[in-house]
Amino acid sequence: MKARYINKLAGSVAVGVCLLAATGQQAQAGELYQGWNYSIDSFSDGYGGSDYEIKGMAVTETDDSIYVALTGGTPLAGQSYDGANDGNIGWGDMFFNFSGQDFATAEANGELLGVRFSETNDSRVDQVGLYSNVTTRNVAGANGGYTSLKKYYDNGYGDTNTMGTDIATEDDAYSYLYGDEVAASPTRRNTKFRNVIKNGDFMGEINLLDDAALAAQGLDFGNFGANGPQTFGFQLDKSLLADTLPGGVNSFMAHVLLECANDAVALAGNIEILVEEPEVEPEEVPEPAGLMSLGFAGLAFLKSRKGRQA
Ligand SMILES: [Ca+2]
Ligand SMILES: [Ca+2]
Ligand SMILES: [Ca+2]
Repeated sequence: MKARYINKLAGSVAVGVCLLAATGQQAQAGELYQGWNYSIDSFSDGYGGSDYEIKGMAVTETDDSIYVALTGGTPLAGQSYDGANDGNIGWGDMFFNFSGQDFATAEANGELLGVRFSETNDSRVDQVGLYSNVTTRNVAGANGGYTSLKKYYDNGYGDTNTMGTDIATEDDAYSYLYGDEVAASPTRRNTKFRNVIKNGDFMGEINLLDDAALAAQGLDFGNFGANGPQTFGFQLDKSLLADTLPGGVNSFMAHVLLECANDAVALAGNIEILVEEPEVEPEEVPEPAGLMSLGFAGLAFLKSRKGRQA
């Protein structure tokens, strides 16, 4: 993976704020606003018009929870479309990559996490929730879309912020999704979309949230002029990740494509896993030496009395 991509991972959330201010690279990394980390996508790279236009993704965390939000033209339950095999085009699944590797390598190594958040999409896992050890498949063709990223770009959809603020260029998108070697010579064959979970191990449930519930958590895509019209998201308990991630700050890249792959967005962020400190026994106050020796003397006295009685 390219060094600049790793830099973006490192400089994305609260921990990176000072670093960003110091290096003046704010335009390249996640946008922070009132506790949320935003990645704002191009407003004009949704093939098929406003119904398929993703505008942004955002993440925040509390001690116990992770909140994820999406905004764009596609409703959570998708749009009716005759050209799709199931008559509906909706959202693909979301992938979380904590490995520091590109997406394809992370999948090959069994290190991808995935979230199915849409009950109506073409995911191959059967329930909404968080999954580990995720493999992926391409459902773009079955949903009336281009089947490769190269074809999408060949047709003129490679705008700035192609996958949001955190994967801004075509080269970065190729590099993250398929690795540097493919990025050096992308073709329609080696850049097939991978946009839903094929297999995975269920880790736990997520809680779906509407725009009002997210606004109550402080979400404000409007600050970036990036409001929907469809805004929704989910909450998941950090405890689900406690066996997967080490304690401390964990950097990730997350991304999601529409089922038709007409648009995609990614976000680089950090999640802090808090480790419970073991309870410290209150320190015993040592007895003054005089009392201690008195105690031993007393014990010795009692023993000697006992001995005499026997
Ligand atoms: Ca877009
Ligand atoms: Ca579909
Ligand atoms: Ca995009």
